[in-house]
Amino acid sequence: MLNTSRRFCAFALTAVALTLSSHVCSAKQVVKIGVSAPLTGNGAANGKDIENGVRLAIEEANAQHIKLGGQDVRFELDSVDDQGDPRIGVQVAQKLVDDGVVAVVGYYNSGVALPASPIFAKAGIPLIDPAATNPAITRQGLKNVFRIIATDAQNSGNAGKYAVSVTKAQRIAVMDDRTAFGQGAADEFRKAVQAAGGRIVASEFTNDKAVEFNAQLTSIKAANADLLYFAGLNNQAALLTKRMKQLGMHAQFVGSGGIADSIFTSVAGSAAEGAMAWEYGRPVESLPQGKAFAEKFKRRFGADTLTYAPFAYDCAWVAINAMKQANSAKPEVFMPALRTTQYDGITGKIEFDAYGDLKHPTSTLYQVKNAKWVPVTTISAE
Ligand code: ABU
Repeated sequence: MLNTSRRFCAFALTAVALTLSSHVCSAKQVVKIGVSAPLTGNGAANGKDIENGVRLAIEEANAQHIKLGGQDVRFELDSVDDQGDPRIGVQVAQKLVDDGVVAVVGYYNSGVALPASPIFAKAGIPLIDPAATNPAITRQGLKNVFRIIATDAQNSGNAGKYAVSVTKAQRIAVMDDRTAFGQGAADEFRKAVQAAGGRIVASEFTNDKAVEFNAQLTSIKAANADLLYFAGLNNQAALLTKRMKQLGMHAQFVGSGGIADSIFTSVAGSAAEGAMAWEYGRPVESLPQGKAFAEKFKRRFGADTLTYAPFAYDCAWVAINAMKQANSAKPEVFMPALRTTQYDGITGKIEFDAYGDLKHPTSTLYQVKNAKWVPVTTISAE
């Protein structure tokens, strides 16, 4: 009887040991990819779009059962709400570092990207930017910052040159929202207008919370402007076009990036018709993988992408591919592979210059026709 019970105990212990060791062998290395974007407040729709783009890439990567250093990997999304606020952005950037993320996809707001990016630089973690476009983000001398979208030097630069050379606007007005994005974009636009020999007749500004623009629009109307370039975001741009219509203004409205979306058309209503905006990249549906991406995004989230999901998706894959190439999820090991990225993404070819910006940035002018944004022209830096 004693012998049988000993044999049973030995058998049970062996079974437990085998189960434990098989668990240890199949344990996956968890690799966290951080996202920082506004998930609440004014920019929440764009922030959610960025988060979902990364979520989709991570789900696809996990379905591919990727191994790094011989070990199975499970990628995890670690998403924080920066509320579009620089102060909160800095706090949640530190949280991502403390959580052990190996790469971060962010930001929507240039004003948050600027103070938060040095935190990742200090921690040696790459930051890949899908949407924030102030040129200074990649000019801080930080080796960890990459961006897969045209800067405002490029986008608003194209806008200024086009307004003078193609639209032939004679009396140009500029207005911005005083954010790091808006002010920077307005400056780049003005520089390009002046370089092309154009004439600025009014420069106005508001703040990014304002909903009333009577004073600024009255000045712009009095200056008899024939084109108004607004460097700000979708919701305010829509309110501005409505007010322009109410004031009987006929100046051509042209927006900087962050305006050509369904939020603008739904808020502006009939005032949207004819409005123009310069956006980053090529129209996604014109790119080889664009249509398939739009369909799978809609299947997964039950809604269309707003603007930045394809860029955020590409950011996440650029990071994952660098890890695959380096066979490691250690930032110090895969960062060199990130720097030499050659990736055909949803948004086009991604290769970085010495600053971490795109080697071949592109921007597209859109116009609202029959309540839909349609592409007018695309300019690419070859
Ligand atoms: N680039 C449009 C999003 C706004 C920003 O850069 O702050």
